Amino acid sequence: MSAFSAIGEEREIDQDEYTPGIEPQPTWCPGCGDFGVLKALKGALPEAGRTPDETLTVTGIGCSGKLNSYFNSYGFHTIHGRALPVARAAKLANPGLEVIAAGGDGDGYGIGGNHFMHTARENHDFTYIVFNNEIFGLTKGQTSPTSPKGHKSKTQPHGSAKEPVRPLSLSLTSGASFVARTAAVNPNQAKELIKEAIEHDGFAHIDFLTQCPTWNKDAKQYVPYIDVNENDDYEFDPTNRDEAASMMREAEEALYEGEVLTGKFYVDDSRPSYQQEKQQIGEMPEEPLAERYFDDDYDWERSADMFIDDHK
Ligand SMILES: Cc1ncc(C[n+]2csc(CCOP(=O)(O)OP(=O)(O)O)c2C)c(N)n1
Ligand code: SF4
Ligand SMILES: [Mg+2]
Repeated sequence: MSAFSAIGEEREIDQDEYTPGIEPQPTWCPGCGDFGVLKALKGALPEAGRTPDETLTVTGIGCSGKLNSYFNSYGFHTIHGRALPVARAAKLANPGLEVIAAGGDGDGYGIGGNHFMHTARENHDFTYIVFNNEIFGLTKGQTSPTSPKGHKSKTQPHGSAKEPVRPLSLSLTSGASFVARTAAVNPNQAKELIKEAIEHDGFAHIDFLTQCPTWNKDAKQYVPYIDVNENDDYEFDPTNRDEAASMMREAEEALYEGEVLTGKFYVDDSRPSYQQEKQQIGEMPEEPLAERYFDDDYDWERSADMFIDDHK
C-alpha cells in the first residue's frame, strides 16, 4: 500500500502495529526515558485514527533519533539537527501524511535551533517531540543546551557557565501554535498531549522530559510531576498568550529547582498553518505535490529553465 492510497483509511488500529516485534529491538539503556516516548506515541496515533501506512516519523541524530528504527511507520533518520527541514518538505509535498518529527535537546535546541525557530515562526503543520534529557546522550554525556548552569560534564568539568535554553518560552516567542511539556514517567498525560498535538492544525511542540540514567547522573527522574492543567495551584488559560508565557517561565525556573511542571501551556487554534497560508495565496495546489512524481504525463517545468530564459 502506498502513502497515497493509505491516507484516509478508516479501520480499527491496534497500537502494537507500530511495534510488531520487528528487529532491531530498542537498544536504549534500561531505565531510559526514551522508552516512554515510544509508548506514548504508539498509544496516541491509533487514538488519533492514524495508521502506520499514513504516518512518517522523521528523526535527528542521538539516542532519541533511533526512535524510527524501532517504530513501524514510514521513517527518515536524517542528520544532526536537520529533522525539521525534512519534515517540513515531506508535509508540504504530501499534506495528508501524519508527520512526526523527533530528536534530542542537543539536536533540536542546539545544532538545529535555527530550524526550530523558523519552523515555529512559519507554523508548519506537524508535531515535534523533543526528547529533553538535558545532556548529549549518544556521545556520552556532554553538556547540552538545556543542561543547568553549573552542571559538570567531561566538556565542562568545572561546571557550565551558561544559562540553559528555555525551550517553552523560545517556542512561544518564535510562533508555535501549540506548546506542551510532559515526562516519560507520566505515560497517560504524554499520550493525551501527543494525541492533541497530532490533531492540532499548525506547529505542535512537545518538550518531553526523558531521564538518562547512564550519563546524566545528576538528573532528576522528573518525579514528582505536577500537571498544571489539573492542579488548582496553577490557574492560567492556555489560550491566553500572556498567561501562557508567565506559566512557561515559572515551569522553566521550577525545573532547575527540582519541581517538574508539565501540561499544555499554550494553544492557538485560530492561526492558519503554513500550508493553509500558501494555499490561500495560490502558491500550493490542493492535490499533494508528491503525486506529480508518480504521474508519467506530468509536464515538468524546471525553475532553472525560466531563470535562463529571463537572462538570455
Ligand atoms: C554535524 C554533527 N555534529 C556532531 C555530531 C555528533 N553527535 C551525535 S549525537 C550528538 C548529540 C546528541 O544529543 P541529543 O541531541 O541531546 O540526543 P540524545 O542522544 O541525548 O537523545 C552529537 C553531538 C554529529 N553526528 N553530527
Ligand atoms: S545513553 Fe542515556 S539517552 Fe542514551 S539510551 Fe542510554 S539512558 Fe537513554
Ligand atoms: Mg539529549
